[in-house]
Amino acid sequence: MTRLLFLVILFFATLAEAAPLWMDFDSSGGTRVTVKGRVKSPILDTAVRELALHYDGDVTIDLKSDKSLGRDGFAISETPGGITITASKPQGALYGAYRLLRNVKAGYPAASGRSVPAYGLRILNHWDNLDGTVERGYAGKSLWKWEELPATVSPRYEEYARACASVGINAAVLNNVNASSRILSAEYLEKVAALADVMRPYGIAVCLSVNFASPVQLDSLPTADPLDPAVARWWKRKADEIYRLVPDFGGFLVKANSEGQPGPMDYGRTHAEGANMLARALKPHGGIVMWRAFVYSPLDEDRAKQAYLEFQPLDGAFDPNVIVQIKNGPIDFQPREPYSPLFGAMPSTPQMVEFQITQEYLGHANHLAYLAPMWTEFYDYVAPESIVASSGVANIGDSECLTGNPMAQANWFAFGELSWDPHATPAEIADEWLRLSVYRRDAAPDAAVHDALMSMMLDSREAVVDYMMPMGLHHIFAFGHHYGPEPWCDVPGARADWLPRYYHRADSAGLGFDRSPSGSDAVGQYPEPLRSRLSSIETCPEEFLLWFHHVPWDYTMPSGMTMWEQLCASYQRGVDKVAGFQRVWDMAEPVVIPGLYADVRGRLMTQMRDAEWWRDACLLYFSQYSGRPIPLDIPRPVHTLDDMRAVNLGITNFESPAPQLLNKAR
Ligand code: BDP
Repeated sequence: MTRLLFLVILFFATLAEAAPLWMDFDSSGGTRVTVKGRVKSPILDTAVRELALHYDGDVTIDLKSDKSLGRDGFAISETPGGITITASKPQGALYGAYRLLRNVKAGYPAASGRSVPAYGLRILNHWDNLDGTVERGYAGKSLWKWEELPATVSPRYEEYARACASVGINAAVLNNVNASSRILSAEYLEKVAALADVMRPYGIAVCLSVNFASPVQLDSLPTADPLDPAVARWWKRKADEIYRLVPDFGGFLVKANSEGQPGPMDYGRTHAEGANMLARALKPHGGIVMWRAFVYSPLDEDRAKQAYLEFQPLDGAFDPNVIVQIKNGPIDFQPREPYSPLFGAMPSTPQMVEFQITQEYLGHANHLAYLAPMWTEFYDYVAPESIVASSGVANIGDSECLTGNPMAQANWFAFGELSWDPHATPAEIADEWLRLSVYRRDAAPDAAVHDALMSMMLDSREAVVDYMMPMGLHHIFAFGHHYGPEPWCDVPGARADWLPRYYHRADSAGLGFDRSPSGSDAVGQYPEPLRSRLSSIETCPEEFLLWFHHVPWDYTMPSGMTMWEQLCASYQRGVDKVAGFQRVWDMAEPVVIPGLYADVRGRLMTQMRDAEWWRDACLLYFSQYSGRPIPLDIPRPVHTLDDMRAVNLGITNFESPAPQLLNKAR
């Protein structure tokens, strides 16, 4: 008995170590959980267990049919006998249970009423490779230990599933969109099934990225032509095999004819023909195809126009169980992009948004960038009701805190929250995340500290925009890893639209990409009245100015500054903001969990150095074209352009080049 108790404690201790900060709920002092309308369900069992372990008091889970709550909705009310969680289905009860535990831990009223998610599918996309590396991952290696599966099932899988469920995430694509066909081999499907078994009690459906050429690569079929009956049969049999192992399998995510991946166009077929063939294999089992619109074949000289040109004409051609997955912006997860004009342009096609939670273009795991403001900005333009699902490229790996930078847990959390309620505000989400995650149990923050941390979070993404790419600049990153600045970058033989010059177009006349009607006319893909607003340099929102216009250096901005002066001021503002974050963090030290404080303090130092590096690189580089000096109210550069050009940016995922740069500069 004692031994059993010990093992139980050990088990939960292991879980606690891997848990994201927001999941560190108190242990219950005494709970009575009553279930009315009990159905046999592992998901319901999870809800009951979580409440029993972590809630103090009496809870009734009232399962009764209520159409308005749907599968996932719930209501939490105060009743004479304690708290009642009402739900139609076990999923709703589980989400209600987590909502209740979060309410208590955050110090919010327990009975928070009704809540029904906007989207039925709230899905993380892991870009994890089968060799344990993670494409654009900055949180260690893959969480999935493919080599150990299915025999060994790490306790961290359950901790992951639990964290996802606690913020309403209900599906996960396990592997990279640049997919190895091996994931569909019998050997790997067993491993997938083992992961699915862990995720099932948390209501998480497992999905896979598939390589369109799998029939050729795995089973030596002569072709992967989607109209070839043998190919369709292969996929049908493969789907049957998957569902035998994973009856609640979610579906396929497909990157086809994009960045060298195979696809239907290799056989003269369309995206729709390829997607529909897969969709028909999955349909009898209730599965879906998420077909990516991240394509940029040179149908037009402007990369920003290409996905629209390739996909918009296919509106209405996809089967009903296909969802077209579109990145939030038309290029590629930049610190700021206008929304992709494909949204709203395919009224007869279900669409889902793809956000990037991992910070490929926002300082990897080194920079603090709370991304909820970026995602709600998307919803300012695209009505949440006009899309059917929300997906995000995960920032999760096997690092101790799961996200590399512990503050980046807030982005995983926020993604879940906004997938549930896209009308939630970044401030509401940050408020809860901070209260759940950051403070020591024995030292509640006073309002001033909490407010300062709130402002830091809310301003952090804008700070990154300011010191990297203000005013609509984009893609002036170093080649390949996308970490530091390299506006001068030139790689012989590289596609023009992989190089910064293609995007910034600096010359003696000005800066920015002319996408107005007299330029590439990318504005023409947006609906009126936005199109006209973007078309004119006078009415284009300042944050998108250099995205849509080639602006003269001396152009007078609404602030009264010239474009050049404002550019310089923006870079400096970004640097100043990071300096401010460092001060706020130090001020908060007495109330912040000590290990967290020290970790983030170190990262903010790196971020500060990187911010200066970005400012110096971009201002010194662009001043060669503007022919104007950096205004005197801006601190003088601390690096020289030559030093920065000489830095070898072939960095690994985890190091910032800043120290290398500093050594060089000394
Ligand atoms: C880009 C990444 C690349 C991905 C690609 C994609 O740089 O690693 O494979 O997107 O989304 O952002 O397919």
